[in-house]
Parts: sequence; C-alpha cells; structure tokens
Amino acid sequence: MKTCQRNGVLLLFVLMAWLWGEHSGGDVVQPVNAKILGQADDIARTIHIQNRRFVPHLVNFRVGQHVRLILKNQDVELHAFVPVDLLARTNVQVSGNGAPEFGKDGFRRVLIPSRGQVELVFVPKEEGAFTFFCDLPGHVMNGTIVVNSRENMLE
Ligand SMILES: [Cu+2]
Repeated sequence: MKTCQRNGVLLLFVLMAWLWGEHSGGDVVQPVNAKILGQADDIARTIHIQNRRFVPHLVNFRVGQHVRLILKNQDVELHAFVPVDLLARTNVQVSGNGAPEFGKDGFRRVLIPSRGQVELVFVPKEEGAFTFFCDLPGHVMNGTIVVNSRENMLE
C-alpha cells in the first residue's frame, strides 16, 4: 500500500515534469520515458551557466538512472565543467559543441564555448555527493550532483 502511494506520487511527478517540459519548449526537462509504472529511469536535467554561476548548483540523480545532463553556457566567455569522481571509469557520451577531454580514468572535463551547449549521457554507478566546478583561472564556480541509491528512493 505504501509502495502504491509512492508510485502514484512518482507518476504524478513524472506527468508534471512531462507537461512542464512540453510547455517550456522542452528546454529543461525532456519528456520522461516512464515505460513501467513508477520506474522513470530516464532523466534529463539542464544546468545553465550564468554570470559565472552554475544554475542550479544542486542536481539529484539515482544510481542506475539513464541521465542526460545538458550544460548551457549563457555567458560571453568560455567555461569548463569538471566533475570530481562522478564520471571516472564511467562510459560518457558527449555531444554538442564543447571540447571534451579524457584522461586515463575516462572523462575529465568539457570546455563549453560562449553560448555553447554540451550534452552528457551516462549512468551513475555509485551513490554520493559529487562536486563539479569550472577550472578556468579566476572562475570560482561549483556545484554538487547528488546520486541517491535506488534502495533509499524505494523505502
Ligand atoms: Cu568558468
């Protein structure tokens, strides 16, 4: 019964997100693909870069979720998105007009040109709070991506 209620709430949330995405031109939230009731495993989130700030600076995902993270640089200068640990040893699909860099542990950072947009598609593997920042000289910009465990979300 408790699970039913939660599924209902989740479904409502997905519906609202979907409707909102439809009416905002799909800019922030893409239609969420809820294949099975209560299992919205695909998620899209947009982080805007405005005046040397990540907006929002806190984003939540779940372990195992199929994530599409969109980064939009609205500033007139170049910025970087540097995730700490989140994408290490993780398969990351990069698209858009940024310049991604990979190291021995995989994805390291992506440079996003002025008015540019980058999309990162990945599946978070571990729960935790992961910092991200811009490492360009003089830029004090950071945020956090929180990955919740699937178990915590279902309790
Ligand atoms: Cu920057």
